[in-house]
Amino acid sequence: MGLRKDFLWGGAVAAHQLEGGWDQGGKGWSIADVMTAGGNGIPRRITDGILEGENYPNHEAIDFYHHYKEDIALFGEMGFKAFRTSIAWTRIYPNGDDEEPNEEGLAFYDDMFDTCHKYGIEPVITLQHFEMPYNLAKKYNGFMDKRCIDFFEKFSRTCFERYKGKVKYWMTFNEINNQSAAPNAHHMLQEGGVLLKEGDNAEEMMYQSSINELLASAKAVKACHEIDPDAMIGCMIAMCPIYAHSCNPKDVMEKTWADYKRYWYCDVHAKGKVPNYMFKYWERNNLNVVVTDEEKEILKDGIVDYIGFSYYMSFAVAAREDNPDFNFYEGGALVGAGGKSDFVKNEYLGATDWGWPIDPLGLRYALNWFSTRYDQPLMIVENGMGAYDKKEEDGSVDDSYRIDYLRNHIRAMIDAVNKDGVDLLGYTMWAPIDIVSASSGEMDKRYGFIYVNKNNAGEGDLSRSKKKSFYWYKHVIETNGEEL
Ligand code: BGP
Repeated sequence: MGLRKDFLWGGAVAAHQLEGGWDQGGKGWSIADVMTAGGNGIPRRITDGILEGENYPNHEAIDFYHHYKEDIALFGEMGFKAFRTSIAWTRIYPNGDDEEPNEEGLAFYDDMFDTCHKYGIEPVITLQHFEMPYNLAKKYNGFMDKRCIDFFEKFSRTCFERYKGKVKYWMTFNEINNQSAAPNAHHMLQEGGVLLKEGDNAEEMMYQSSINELLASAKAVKACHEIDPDAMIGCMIAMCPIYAHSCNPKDVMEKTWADYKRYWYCDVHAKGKVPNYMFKYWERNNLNVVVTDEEKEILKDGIVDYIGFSYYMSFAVAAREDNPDFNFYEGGALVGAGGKSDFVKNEYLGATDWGWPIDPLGLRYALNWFSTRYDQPLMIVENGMGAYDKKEEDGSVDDSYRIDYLRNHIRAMIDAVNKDGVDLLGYTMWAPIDIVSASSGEMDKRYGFIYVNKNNAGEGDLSRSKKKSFYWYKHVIETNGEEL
């Protein structure tokens, strides 16, 4: 009973959200570098290039680029077995289509991974976490252009060759399926480097660039298997369980289609083919999405070794009488996002200050859903609570609400292992240290066990200090989850 002895306890971040050093060490601009700071309920803007007078929070972030030794030492102190981060593509290939990689960028990650190993921490690495080279977005419109598949494959191969033996766990595209929830400018840029224009058929483009990303993922999986057979390479799915609002069979059918549209990506990653229901959907809705026979073969060779997923919240969906195709994505998709959405409030759940429903049992549901559908090892690579933290006069932060959130989710996770027999490799919570929020660009939306002295306005000396949750998580790891 209990979690495996080598369970990968740890924390997860992404390069662009913490590194800073956006123009240092030969790094090129990434799409994150042209996204302004938003706020709670205020969307980030995408500017045309980097403009004078705008606030781009990812440029400095928390300057992990210069603080990584100190930060990883703190992760080591908590007893981390794993640290999930991403390799900023633009540190390796500054423009994405360069001939040769940038040695200074490669050396940076060499040293970072060595620092992890010094503390017995396994790096778990995402190749594309919302940070495509800006040049690829501008010049090729990101994954709308098939040449980006080759650029990604080349970048991946460079990483596998260089970090062979140092990195055992890889992931291809972070939350590749987020764009399905709302094919809007923000998601399409983050996931596929696609810049939408007025009058574009966003839905059709979303599906086409997704297919191209899935092909790029498949090629990277194959390359990883060839170059480093001892490594494991997974996908990364944003898992938000979708419940039927009632036992009305119409609601249940709506839920079935909501699942299809959100999770077909995982079918491709784990089964190596585009599911029939998706071809039918494209046909029925006159969406011109091309997958050639040759590409179908590429997908077959790209089956992942494990499924990594993030889990923050669940949704509920109700049938729409005026919608015989169960085509509910015409407006915003998130609860509270407005528009003609079929997502409804789940009256059984509370929410965070950012309106994200809190549902620990949903994590157990999610683990079972993946496990029975794909029969693959799983890794929870993100789970956490964004909150407004208050630093007291004496420097302490009492974040008991965060401890409660994580405790309840970890309990549900352990039940999935002990009672449901789920094969689980690890749990890397989001995010062990305060970083820039991906959706809103805020610093004050904090997730960390480690407080970083910097606020939304960019003020603060970037000093690090331990919150109450730091000591709690250390004990959780020490007891392998026996004492929560
Ligand atoms: C996931 C992303 C992360 C991360 C997290 C929390 O969607 O993979 O990059 O940021 O959500 O979201 P946010 O930072 O917007 O609070």
